[in-house]
Amino acid sequence: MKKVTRIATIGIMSALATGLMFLEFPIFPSANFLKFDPSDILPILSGFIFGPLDGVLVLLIKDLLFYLLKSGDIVGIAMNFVAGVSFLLPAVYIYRVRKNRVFEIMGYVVGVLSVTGIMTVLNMLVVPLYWKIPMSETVKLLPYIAGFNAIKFSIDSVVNGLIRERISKIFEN
Ligand code: RBF
Repeated sequence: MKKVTRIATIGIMSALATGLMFLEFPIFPSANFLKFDPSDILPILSGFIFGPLDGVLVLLIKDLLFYLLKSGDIVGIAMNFVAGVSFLLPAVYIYRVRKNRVFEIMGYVVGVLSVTGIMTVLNMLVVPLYWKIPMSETVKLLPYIAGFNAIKFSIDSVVNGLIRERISKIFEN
């Protein structure tokens, strides 16, 4: 792919992802700081089609734009970014070992396990400081935090698995 095409693609993917992030909504009322949105599908797609660096760049630009345009909450944006990277990098690197369905699905499974594990630990450290609540209260949120990441990134995996091939054809030649 030409350098100019690559830069334009990263720009378009980032812009679309930023728009999709505005659709965010909480899925668990008791942990309403965790908001689902479908925007990570575009960085994931970019990671699978163009490579891990492009995926991380789309994720980063999306989060910076959303921070400036809407959220203003650097902690939430940083958590969103770390979650995206924790899924994207293992998933993409496993897929790149062998570009077939088996390795693709292994990538999704390891990605979901990775993001669920990493974000559960990270939230146990961040939530008590962010909400100024004791550890005993934070631990009660553990199932929601693990469930949220497992559900969010499983949905992203399924959608990516369904559209990846068709989207990648657009960029052939
Ligand atoms: N987003 C995730 O995808 N996974 C998380 O585990 C996660 N933990 C968060 C913890 C805190 C304290 C905050 C404030 C946000 C967290 N987010 C997480 C990001 C959140 O779902 C949302 O995308 C951002 O707050 C932007 O509105």
